[in-house]
Amino acid sequence: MIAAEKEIAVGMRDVADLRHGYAERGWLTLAGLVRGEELQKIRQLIAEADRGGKFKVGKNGVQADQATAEYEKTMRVLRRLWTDYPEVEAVCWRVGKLVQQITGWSSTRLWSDRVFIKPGRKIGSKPTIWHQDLPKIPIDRRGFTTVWISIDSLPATKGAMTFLNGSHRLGPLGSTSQMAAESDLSEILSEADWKLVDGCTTAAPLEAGDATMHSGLTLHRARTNIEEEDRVVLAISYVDGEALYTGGANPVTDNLGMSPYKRMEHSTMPIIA
Ligand SMILES: O=C(O)CCC(=O)C(=O)O
Repeated sequence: MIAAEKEIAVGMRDVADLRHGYAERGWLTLAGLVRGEELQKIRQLIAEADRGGKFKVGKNGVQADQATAEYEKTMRVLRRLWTDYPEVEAVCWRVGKLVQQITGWSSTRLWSDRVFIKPGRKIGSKPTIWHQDLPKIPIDRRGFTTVWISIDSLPATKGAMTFLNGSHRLGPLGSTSQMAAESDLSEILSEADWKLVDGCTTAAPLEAGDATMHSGLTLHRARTNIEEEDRVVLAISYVDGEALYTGGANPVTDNLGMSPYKRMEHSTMPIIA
């Protein structure tokens, strides 16, 4: 094991356990992923980026579609901080190496980092409805995963994530608009589907710097933040380095000039492991 990999494993279960848990449930918790001075610095940079507005929708080379832009009125989203902040870049790289070990992909490409800020109850937020990420990602296979790092401590009432265990086995269920009314799982799943899943788990409480990691096929949602403070999350997504770009619309890949059914060769989406 090289030094960097050893560091990642500190305070966590063995990587083999993580790999098994991820394969079984389609998601897992990564306790203590970012801590101490590094966490403090990331918190400070996010606050700076949020005040500056440079990384919001339509800025920094990323344009959201209309539905996403509407949804984001209730959740501030900042994108691609790693290109400006070496400290965020370092976390993206370190976590990418862990993702590679857990997924078993032969190589791992950075998709994008995003900051999801669900405002506290004074401003109010909307729930993130049940959805899978993969149906909106223009790649030709299932290799997509997101590491969702809670920057502050997170009780269930602060917009925590809930996952449907084992739902990654269901395959793609369709592209849900984030604008749709909150849907019930019984509207999404067939009777046969229920046999492949194993109940819901809300990943809370989390300590500041704890994370979850979910597959692009795992159904998940997050409720409204009813706490005073904003919920601040750094979510870093990765794709299987072998995956081909299909050419479908997505704010992260639109206008990068990439060719359909070729690998995603672009400087903003580097292979990192
Ligand atoms: O943070 C949220 O509320 C939603 C995040 C999400 O859906 C994701 O990371 O895939």
